[in-house]
Amino acid sequence: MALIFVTGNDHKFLEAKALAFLFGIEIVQEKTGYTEIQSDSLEEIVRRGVREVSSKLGAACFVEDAGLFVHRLGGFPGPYSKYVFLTIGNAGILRLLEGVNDRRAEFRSVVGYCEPGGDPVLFVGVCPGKISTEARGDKGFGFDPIFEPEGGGGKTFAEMDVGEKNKFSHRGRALRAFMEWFKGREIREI
Ligand code: ITT
Repeated sequence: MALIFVTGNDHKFLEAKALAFLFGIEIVQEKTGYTEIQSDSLEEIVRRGVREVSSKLGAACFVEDAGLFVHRLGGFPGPYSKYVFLTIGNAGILRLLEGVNDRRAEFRSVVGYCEPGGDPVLFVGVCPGKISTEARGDKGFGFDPIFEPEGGGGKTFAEMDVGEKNKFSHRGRALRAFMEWFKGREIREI
């Protein structure tokens, strides 16, 4: 039976689908929304959201929430990444870091899986890197054109295809941990 990924973001779904394929897991996208509470903690947002949506759907499902944390900006925009992307965007982040040498940043991803009435299980993935000095590339979404992951040879996420981004990315890391756990559980239940 296919596993449900609740997300309104088609790019995220494609990234997850590419990874799930490698694990032999079939996933389907469900765009039903869920309450994203105001919180400084991605974990808290995911825990509440996945519990609510699995009950609403009456089915096991997973959600994922991510954010960009810029060191020099005290972790901003973090859990507020969506709002910041929609308001000041990549150009705004580049402006905030104009003339700044310390460009370290990290993406964090939290995946949460829940069965109706059950307790959520969370998986975290972190991708260290830095903010580029200019936007580059046209693939991906969000902050991809201004983020260079560590070990990525200086390319931004937006210069990588989905498979390459998954190798380094916060989401790839969190989803691999989740899918390994999920596969192991399936095997234990046989
Ligand atoms: P959901 O429906 O799954 O919540 P979303 O688009 O709202 O999808 P998030 O809340 O997880 O996504 O992410 C917040 C913002 O952070 C998102 O709008 C992007 O601007 C940015 N972001 C998250 N993951 C990213 C990634 O892999 N690459 C670039 N930007 C990313």
